[in-house]
Amino acid sequence: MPAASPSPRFGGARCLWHDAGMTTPPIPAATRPHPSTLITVAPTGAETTKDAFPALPTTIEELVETAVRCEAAGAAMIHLHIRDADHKPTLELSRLTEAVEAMRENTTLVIQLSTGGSVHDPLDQRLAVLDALPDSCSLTVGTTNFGDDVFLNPWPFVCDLYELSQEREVVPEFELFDLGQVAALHRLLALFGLPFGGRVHCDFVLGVPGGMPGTADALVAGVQGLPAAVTSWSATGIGRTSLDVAFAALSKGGHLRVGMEDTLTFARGVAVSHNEELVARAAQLAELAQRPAMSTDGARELLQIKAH
Ligand code: KMH
Ligand code: ZN
Repeated sequence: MPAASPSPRFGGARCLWHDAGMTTPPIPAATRPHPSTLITVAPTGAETTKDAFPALPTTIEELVETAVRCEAAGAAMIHLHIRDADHKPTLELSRLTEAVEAMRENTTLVIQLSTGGSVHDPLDQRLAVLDALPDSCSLTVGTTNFGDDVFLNPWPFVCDLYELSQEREVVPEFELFDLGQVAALHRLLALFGLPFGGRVHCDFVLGVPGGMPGTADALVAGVQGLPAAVTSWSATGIGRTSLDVAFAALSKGGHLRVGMEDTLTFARGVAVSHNEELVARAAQLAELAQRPAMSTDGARELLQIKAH
C-alpha cells in the first residue's frame, strides 16, 4: 500500500490547524452551542394595550402568576416592563422595586428590567431603572426606527447606561435591533471593557419595522459580526417571524426569547392566551434540538448574576 498522501481537500498542503499545533479550529464562545437553552420570557412589553389584549399581564399579581407558570414551563429569565394602575407603561421606581421584590419572593427567575421602556420614556428615567436593583437590565446599543416611532438610544446615553450597570453590578443584556448596533457593541466594549461578571450576553430582536428583518439570513449576519468577547446570545422574532427566528437561533447555537411583548399570535388565526404557551413551545423546540431548557441556576452561572 502506498503511504497516504496529503488530503486533496487542502490542495496537497497540510491543514493549517495542524501547522498551528491545533486539532480543532478555534470557535468563538458565542458560536459554540451551549448544551442547554436559556429561555427568556418577555411577558408584557410597552406597546400592547390591556384594552386591546386583556390576556396581557399588566398588574403585579398577573406578572407573578405569569412568572411562576413560565418558570415551571422552562423559562429561566424574565424581561419585565411594568405598568401602572391604569395598565399604562411606567418607570416609577416604587412600582419597579415592588415588581422586582415580588419576583424574588415567588420565583427563582433571573430578573431583567427593561431600560428601553416605551418610546415615550425620557432618558433620565430609563437610567434610573437600575435603582430598582434588578439582576439584569436590557441595554439597546443604538437608535432604531420603531414602526411610526423612534426608539431613542443616543450614544452618550448608551455609554452612561453601560457604565452605570458596571457600577451597580447589574448584568446587561445588549439588545441588537440592527447590524449597526452589532458594530456599536464592538465600540462599546473597546471603550468600557467587559460588563459586571465578565460575561457578554446579547439578544437579537428581529422583525421590528425599522430594524433587521426576522429572517435566518439576518440572524446569521448578526451572529457573524459579534465581537469575540460575546459569550452567549439569544434571539426573538417579532410577530409572525417568531418561529423562523427561534428555529434559526437554535440551529446557530443560540438561546431563545419568547413572550407576548413580541408575539400575540400562537399560530395563524390563534391568539396567545398565556405567555406559558410560548415558553412551553420554546422548551419543546429546545428539547428537539437536544439542548433542553436551562435551569435558573444554570442561567445565573451563564450570565454571572450577582447573588442577592
Ligand atoms: N419598548 C421598546 C421601545 C427594551 O425593553 O429594552 C423598547 C424595548 C427594548 O422593549
Ligand atoms: Zn422590552
